[in-house]
Amino acid sequence: MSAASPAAAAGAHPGQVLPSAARGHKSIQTVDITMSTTRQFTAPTKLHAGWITFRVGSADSDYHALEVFRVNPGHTLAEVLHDLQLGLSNDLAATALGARQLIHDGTLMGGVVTSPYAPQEASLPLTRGTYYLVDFAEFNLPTPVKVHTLKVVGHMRWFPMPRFDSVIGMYMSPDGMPVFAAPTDFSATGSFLVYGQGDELHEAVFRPIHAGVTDQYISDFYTALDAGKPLPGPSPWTDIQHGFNAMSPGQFAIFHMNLPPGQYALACYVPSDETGLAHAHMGMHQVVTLH
Ligand SMILES: [Cu+2]
Repeated sequence: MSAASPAAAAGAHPGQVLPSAARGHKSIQTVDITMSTTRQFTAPTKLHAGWITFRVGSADSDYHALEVFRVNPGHTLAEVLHDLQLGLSNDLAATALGARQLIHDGTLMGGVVTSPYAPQEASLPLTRGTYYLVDFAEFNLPTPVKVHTLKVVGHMRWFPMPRFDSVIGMYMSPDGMPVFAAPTDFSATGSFLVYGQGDELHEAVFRPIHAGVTDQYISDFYTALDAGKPLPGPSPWTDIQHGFNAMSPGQFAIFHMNLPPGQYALACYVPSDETGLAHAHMGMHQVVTLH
């Protein structure tokens, strides 16, 4: 290791996460957003390229999901919004079509599925360009979706980078099933780096479960539900999900959670681009403990 490397200068081993004191005193740009059903959120229109932290809370216990995305070259904002509308609908053929088209039309950078318990933070590396912010809860309603435009300008600043405690991978297994590579224990106020690989979008949300619920039970429950067969028992869930919103493959972000300690399933409700079923219904769930 060269003595000139930042890690050496800070007295750290390669690969070690630097303590905050070693990261200098430049702060990360932070955007505070409060979402609610009765009032559309506000957001800045211009920021400098770099790590940008979206600290997102909720004024109510309804489902809200901030998403930051861009439009791919040769495609349009209208195409991406239409894909999201399809993907967030209740029709399996439509959700599959939306997922298939979205992968080409736009790039989802990630965001926050809110919790009324506390704000949570998605830190996204945003290079120069035009981005759009929406609330997934506003799709497929009689009123049009409010789209916020964010111009990101200047040279990319990769430093400082937010710290993280663990890593969550989201990918397709060799047999084509959506899966997580993730720990089974997290701090309820911890941070993780999340990345997506493969040819589908994913999300990393935490959904609280009843005591004793296992991954096998969740799988059995969804299999019966989707087949229209008698359910094996009560719903595994005690609430809706909260956490890191959908992200395109090839992207990465750092998420800082803040949820009540307890038993959850890490899950992904992005629809399959083949069946239209949410990935969680195809096995993309993992029981975890938040300490
Ligand atoms: Cu997924």
